[in-house]
Order: sequence, then structure tokens, then C-alpha cells
Amino acid sequence: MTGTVTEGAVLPRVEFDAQICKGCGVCIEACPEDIIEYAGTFNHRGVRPTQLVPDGLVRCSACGNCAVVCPDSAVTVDNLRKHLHYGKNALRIGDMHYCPGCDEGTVHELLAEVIDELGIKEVAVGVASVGCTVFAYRYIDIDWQQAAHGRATSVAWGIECQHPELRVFTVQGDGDLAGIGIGETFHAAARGDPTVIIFLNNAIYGMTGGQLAPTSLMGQVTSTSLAGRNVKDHGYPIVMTEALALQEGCSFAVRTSVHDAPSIRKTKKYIRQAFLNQAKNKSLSVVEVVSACPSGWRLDPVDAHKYLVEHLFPVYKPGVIKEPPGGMPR
Ligand SMILES: Cc1ncc(C[n+]2csc(CCOP(=O)(O)OP(=O)(O)O)c2C)c(N)n1
Ligand code: SF4
Ligand code: SF4
Repeated sequence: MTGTVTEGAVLPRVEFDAQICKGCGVCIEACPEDIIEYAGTFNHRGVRPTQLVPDGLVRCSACGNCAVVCPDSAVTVDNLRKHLHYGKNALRIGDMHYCPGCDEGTVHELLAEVIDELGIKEVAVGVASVGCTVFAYRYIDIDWQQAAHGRATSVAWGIECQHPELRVFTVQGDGDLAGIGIGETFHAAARGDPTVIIFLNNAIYGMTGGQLAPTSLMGQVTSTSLAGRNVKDHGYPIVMTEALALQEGCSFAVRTSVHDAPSIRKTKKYIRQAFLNQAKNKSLSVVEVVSACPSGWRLDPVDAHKYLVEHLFPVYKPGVIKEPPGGMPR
């Protein structure tokens, strides 16, 4: 659907890519005007993609929420009056393999936007770790290095030692960062590596079929805790970011989420702040994104976000845990 000039009013341009859409429905949930619906026909993925309702364009406020929340960048909004664009960034490439409604795609889009806007694409190096983010290198058009499970921060440090001019970041799941890689993670904080850690905490092992992770909640049913997590067999959830923030070498630590448009916009600011902190303070920055794993949690994408707010936030409280030296920009 394309913006036109009608009786002096400039309508926005709103485009839904029916081929990319995985039918998760988070745009329907995010639209304040209630003008997005499922199409009547199925696409090649076997899902009904989303579209504007017939008179939708004239009611559209061009807020951009639908484009911001789409984890697959299948929606584009151009506010032609204010010259604002919402949608896929120039560095984002290809369709992503993530399940419908997976928050990991949203974080990739934010990373691409921040790297592009900071003008650091020539020096940015991502370290993709094992877990569902293993293919991160396919989606952002910069240099990447693959690390073995849990070893992302050590690989990042190796790159930084040889090339201090590079801006290295990791993308790690909770099993990777808090399970098999917990030692590497703490040593990165102890050394004060100038790495930006993007920590996707979905409280489960997503890639391998929804097993219990170190961060799974008490009582959480997973494929390896069928009666729910209990202290005797599994111990308590590990709360990583506060613990990392206690280390002198960690100068910025924050916990956030991408479950709705305001939190996505806030998360982008935090990721940007982490890269600025990396340049200024040359020590560890941690951005934990409490993330939904609809497949692992056996919930549809919209319910997964509700579960995240109701159950994960009480344990993994969003907010700035350690301000960078000089404070956060207001
Ligand atoms: C050394 C090693 N041990 C185990 C595995 C199997 N494995 C692959 S991904 C994964 C869990 C990933 O979970 P997480 O880091 O939370 O990421 P998610 O998939 O949830 O994003 C495991 C155990 C592996 N690839 N390598
Ligand atoms: S831009 Fe805002 S109002 Fe328009 S369709 Fe998207 S979410 Fe709805
Ligand atoms: S298993 Fe979970 S974390 Fe992995 S792609 Fe699917 S929804 Fe995302």
C-alpha cells in the first residue's frame, strides 16, 4: 500500500511483505489504531500474512510501531509528512531462520541500526556463538567470527588483543553465556575486556529443543524439567548481569527487553550506549535482553510476550544496573 495525497492530506506509505511475514501477529498487537489483520490466503510458508484492513491507510497515524516490532523486518512505514522511515536497515541482509515471533530477530535489527548510525561498520566485528544466534553472521553485513559454544568472550578478547582498533561485540544466549560459558564471561568482566556483550536471556535452551537453562525460572516446565524447575535437582536461576556489574572491569550493565515498541526503542538506546561506552571507557558493557522463545516455551508469540512480562520480569528486572562513568545520557 502506498502513500498518496488525498484532499491535501499526505498519507503514510505502509508496506507488508507477504513473502517474508511468518504470521506471528505481534504487529496486530502493537498497532494503536487496530487496523492490521491477517490476510485470507496463505503464503509460501503456510501462514496467513498480515496486512492493513481495507480502510486502514487513512486511519494510520504512521507511528511505525508495526515496523519496529516485526522481528523479521517484513513491515516498512514511511511517514512522508515528517520524513521518518521505519523498517529494515541497510546492513540487515537476508531472511532470518528464527521461529515466528522470536525476539532474536528484533535484536539483530537494532544491532544493524546502531552499527550503521554510529558509522562503525568497517571496524565492527561480531562474534556469533552457538545457540539460535549461531547464524547471526548471515544477517548483518559486517565482519563476523564464529565461536565454539560458550567461548564467545574469549574469542572476542583474542581479536581485541591483536586488533585494538576493532569494535568487537558478542551475541550470546543464556545457555551459552551463563551455562557452558560462565567462566569465560566472568573472566571477560574481570579483565575488563572492551567487548559489548549482547546477552539474549530466554530462560531456556532454544536451539536444542527447550531444555532447562541456568536461567530457567523456579517451577518452569522445560523438556528436561517436566515437573518444573526445583531447587533440589536444579538449583536456583543464575542472575548474571548484576553479578557481572559487581566486577570492576564491567563499566556498563543494563537489562532490557524487546516485547513491545517502547521497550524496543529503549533497547536501541542501550545498545548504542554500550558501543559508545566501549569506545570511551575500554571496558566491558553488558546489554541483557530478556527475550521470548515462543517455540521453547510452547506459547504463541503474543502470549509469550505476556509470559515474559508476568514471569520473567519479577526475576530479571529491567533497568540500568550499572551506569557508565559519567552517567547515562538524559
Ligand atoms: C560444546 C557443545 N556442547 C553442547 C552443544 C549443543 N548445544 C547447541 S545450542 C545449545 C544450547 C543453546 O542455548 P542458548 O545459549 O540459551 O541459546 P538459544 O538457542 O536459546 O538462543 C547446546 C547445548 C554444542 N553445540 N557444543
Ligand atoms: S504505522 Fe502505526 S498506526 Fe499505522 S499500521 Fe503501523 S502500527 Fe498501525
Ligand atoms: S527456538 Fe526459541 S530462540 Fe530459537 S529461533 Fe525459535 S523462538 Fe527463537
